[in-house]
Amino acid sequence: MKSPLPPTNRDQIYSEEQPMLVDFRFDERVAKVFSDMIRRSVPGYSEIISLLGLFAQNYSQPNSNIYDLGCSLGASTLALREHISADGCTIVAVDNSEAMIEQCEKNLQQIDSTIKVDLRCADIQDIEIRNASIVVLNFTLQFIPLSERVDLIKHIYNGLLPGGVLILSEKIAFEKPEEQQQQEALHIAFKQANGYSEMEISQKRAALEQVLVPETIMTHQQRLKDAGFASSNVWFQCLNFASIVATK
Ligand code: GEK
Repeated sequence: MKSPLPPTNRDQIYSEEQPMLVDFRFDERVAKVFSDMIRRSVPGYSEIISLLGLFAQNYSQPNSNIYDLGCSLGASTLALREHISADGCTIVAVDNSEAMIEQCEKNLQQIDSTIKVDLRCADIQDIEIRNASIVVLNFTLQFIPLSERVDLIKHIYNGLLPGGVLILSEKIAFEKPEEQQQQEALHIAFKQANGYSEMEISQKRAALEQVLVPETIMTHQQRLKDAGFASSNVWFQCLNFASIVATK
């Protein structure tokens, strides 16, 4: 199972010294290089994308909606769309970056499918979620302010059908300081091995500091439990990135 998303240009956004470092934004510059950026920055990303097809196969319910929240260029949507097994499903793919949605639309058009995709440029906190068999939050919750995460997870829970699943992939934090340090060092080594320089790594880290806030697996699981999910299990972890499947 492979993602059919075409490759983007090479990410060189932080390769030159930035006199004034501004907070990271998903603008046109990022959209142009996003596939390259996420593959070289997030260990396990490609595996998660291709394995999402398994969830589409096993959990899509007839005539239900499947949500891809924070869809970026459509990698998760394409992987889901290829493997949905139930009839009459619609994918609702949402992102609040116009640049991402524009490119996503082009990517979706490149591959024929009978499954309808409702692509929306909107805040994922503002959309209605209903009749959902699968909701995917693939590295998106980490960008939502901490105080707003509970409401979003509850909102998703309420919109899921019985037996429906939320796939939640996130950069994660660790409780033990030495594990945190070890994982951070390995993540830096991963990015260096993928061709990022020390300057690129440190400038991107500074730009993301206020924008991407990771939490521990325990915090995520407690929030899922509090929202009402019957179970939540880690199905994938690669260094400091993990994915949880939560079942209603
Ligand atoms: C993938 N899931 O390739 N509302 C809507 N979109 C948002 C919001 C919000 N409040 N906040 C952030 N985004 C994708 C990868 S990237 C992950 C997801 C990363 C969007 C943002 O515009 C971006 O496109 C996406 O969430 C996060 O499977 O860059 O690490």
